[in-house]
Amino acid sequence: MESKVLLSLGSNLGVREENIAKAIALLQSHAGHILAVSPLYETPSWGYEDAPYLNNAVCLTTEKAPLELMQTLLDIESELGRERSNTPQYEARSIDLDIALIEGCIIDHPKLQVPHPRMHLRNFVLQPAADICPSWVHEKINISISELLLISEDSSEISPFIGV
Ligand code: PH2
Ligand code: MG
Ligand code: MG
Repeated sequence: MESKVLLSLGSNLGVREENIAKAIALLQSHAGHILAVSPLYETPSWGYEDAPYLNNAVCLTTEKAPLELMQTLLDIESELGRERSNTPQYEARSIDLDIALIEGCIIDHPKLQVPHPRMHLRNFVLQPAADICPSWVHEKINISISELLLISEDSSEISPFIGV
C-alpha cells in the first residue's frame, strides 16, 4: 500500500546544502516518489548550542512500511557520513532525516513515533512543511500545519537560505 509521508531534513555540519541535495537524490532512488520539496531555511540550533542548521521538508509517496522507511532513512544518513555517538544529547550532524507525518497514521513504537513528537513545537519543521502541505492535518492534534505554524510558541527566527 502506498502512503504519503512528510519528512523533515536538516544539516549543520559540512557543506550543508550539498548534504541536503544528495539526500534528496538518494530519497528519490531508494525511498519513494518525491511529490514536493520546500525551499531551504537557515535556522538557529534548537534545543542546544551548536552551529546553525539548514532545514527543509520533503513530501513523498512510498510503498515501504514505516519501520522499513525509517531504516532506509538511517541507511541514507550513514551513506552521507552521519556519525552517531552513544550519548542521548543532540549533536552536530551532516544530515538528519526525520519522519514528521504519515498520512492517516499514528505509530507509538519504541523505535518510531509518528507524528514526530516534537514537530509541532518547531518552526524549522513547520515553516518548510507549510510551504508544501499547509492543509495537512496533524493526525494527533487535529490542527493543520499552517494553523500549527500560526499558533507556534517557538520564537526562533528562521530565514530563507540564499546560498553563496
Ligand atoms: N534537529 C535537532 C535538534 N535541533 N535545530 C535546528 N535548527 N534544526 C534541526 O534540524 C534540529 C535542531 C534534532 O534532530
Ligand atoms: Mg531530528
Ligand atoms: Mg533524526
